[in-house]
Amino acid sequence: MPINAGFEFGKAERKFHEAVTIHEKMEALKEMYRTAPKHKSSEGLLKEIKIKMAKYKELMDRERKQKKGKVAKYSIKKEGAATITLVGTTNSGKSTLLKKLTNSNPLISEYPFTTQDPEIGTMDYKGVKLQIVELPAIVKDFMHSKNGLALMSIIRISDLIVLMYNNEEERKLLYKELEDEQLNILEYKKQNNIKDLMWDHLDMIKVYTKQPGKGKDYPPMALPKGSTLKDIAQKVHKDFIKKFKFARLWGNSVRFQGAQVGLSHILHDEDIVEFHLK
Ligand SMILES: Nc1nc2c(ncn2[C@@H]2O[C@H](COP(=O)(O)OP(=O)(O)OP(=O)(O)O)[C@@H](O)[C@H]2O)c(=O)[nH]1
Ligand SMILES: [Mg+2]
Repeated sequence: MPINAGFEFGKAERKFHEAVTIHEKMEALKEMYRTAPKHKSSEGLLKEIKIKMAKYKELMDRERKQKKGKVAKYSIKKEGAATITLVGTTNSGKSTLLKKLTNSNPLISEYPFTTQDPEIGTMDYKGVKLQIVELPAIVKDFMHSKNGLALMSIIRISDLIVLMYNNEEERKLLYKELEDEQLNILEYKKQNNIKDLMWDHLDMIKVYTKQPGKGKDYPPMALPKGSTLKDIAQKVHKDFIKKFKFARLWGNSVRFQGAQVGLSHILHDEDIVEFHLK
């Protein structure tokens, strides 16, 4: 297979997998449909895309209705490369931070308990899409409050918790409320490099693909630290492992820039990979 065949499609497919909102998923599906190979043997694939498009159309309709009906958003769907949840006491600046970091526009006020339902936004970190969630303020014994269990389940599925409070007493309360959970916690101290700190605490790497003779593709792909070339190959395209010949690599994980590496090679943050296929 020539290196370029299916590249555009692979890119669209990747966009679909990394899309955060239902709307973004739909856009990526349209792109997949447009770039998919159009011959006899790809009929199944085209049909599959159409079925997915119908499904996302339905989800878009449902989302629209829900917004109208103001159904409480007490369960969230994980989207993006990771989910980071702002957990804190009231008036600790959660909504202010969410607004600063993402595209969302939560209500911010000096009154306590302004945020009543989880608020969700998407943050861009050097091309990687991260989901940021603000939870309503945590109070003593919140687990036993009306939506306590639902809130706790959002906390549990989060890849990182950013803890926000106004004083030591509130900090203690938060740790007491969360003491039974195994969580990855970052304490917020009005750092101006909060985005970098969040990324560092996620233990992930960003890896770029490239084509021969061209610069690196944007955006990068996000993977857990310790991921191998095989992991990224699988993410780029499901056929890449089967068709893999070798890859060239630029970055910290190789001594010689442009060195040939195999599928078991462990990737580092900011590595650039050029796949060569059979
Ligand atoms: N001085 C100062 N005020 C801030 C800062 N961040 C937020 N505020 C103010 O603190 C108040 C509460 O901010 P929010 O972002 O609504 O706090 P929250 O944690 O979302 O609070 P609830 O959703 O009501 O529980 C608002 O009046 C903000 O303008 C900050 O860094 N410094
Ligand atoms: Mg708030």
